[in-house]
Amino acid sequence: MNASEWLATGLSGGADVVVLGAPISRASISPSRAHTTPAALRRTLERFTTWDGDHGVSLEELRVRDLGDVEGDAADPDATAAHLRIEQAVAAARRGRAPVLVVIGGDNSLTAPAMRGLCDGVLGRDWGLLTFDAHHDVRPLDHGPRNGTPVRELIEGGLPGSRVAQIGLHGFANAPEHAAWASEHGVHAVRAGQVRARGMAAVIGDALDALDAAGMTRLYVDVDLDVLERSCAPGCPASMPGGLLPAQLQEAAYQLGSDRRVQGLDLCEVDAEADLNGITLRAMASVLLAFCAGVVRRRHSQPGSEE
Ligand SMILES: [Mn+2]
Repeated sequence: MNASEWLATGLSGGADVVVLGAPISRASISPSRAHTTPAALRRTLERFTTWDGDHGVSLEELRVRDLGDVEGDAADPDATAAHLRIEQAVAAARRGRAPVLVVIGGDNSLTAPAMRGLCDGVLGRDWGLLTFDAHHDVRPLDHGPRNGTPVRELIEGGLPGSRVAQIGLHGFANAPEHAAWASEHGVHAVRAGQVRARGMAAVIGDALDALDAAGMTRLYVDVDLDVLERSCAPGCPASMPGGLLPAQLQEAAYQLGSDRRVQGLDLCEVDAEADLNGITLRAMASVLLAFCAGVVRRRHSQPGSEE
């Protein structure tokens, strides 16, 4: 069985991981056809096995259900209606007691409605947000929700800034006022260079400690693939030289998949039609599979906690 067939196994009943496609691109600041990516990603998974030889786990132990795609924004003038559909679909999956929900984008504007849907609108209680992104994504909402605004939108919507951590910020990719806004709101920010210097496991450990100290008990993880080095992510409109490597992001995904506090993950900002030779799509697929391998590990370490 390849990983695409695994995702399509389509179980009825309980699932360990629920996958939802969010084919949107109208909120992208740079022109993007990211709405084509969920379907392209499912095809790309054909290239992968379900056996994670690095960690000795098989994804076939995991009960996965692909809910398919939410209706996207291709037929709409903007992303407003699609954002509402994403929020509602995630909330419905949540009520279906999915322990882990994965949203496949789509542009990064999906993160705000997806996280609101997962939290049932209660951002302030105990949720945290961890982003892997070249950018802070805290632009002001003067023109409504865009792919550069989701973190600000969530903080202004009630998520304490001290419960937000951002890993992989690039040089020459952010305006100083956006870095200052994040700092003023208590965001734990880690630059791509710090990941290179200290290693991914160490910076994730520090980020989780910071979020834990701020009262986080449940975590949503947003993976903007533009956090990757541009040569590894040519299909992301805003990827930059000096970014992370796929192996670092895979390591992060496995570590977070194995952490039972992580209840939601999104993968976004890939424009499948701008990709070169499948480089970005395969990186994206590998991160999804590494995360799912981590969820297998989670189940092994927490027997009886499948609920
Ligand atoms: Mn982003």
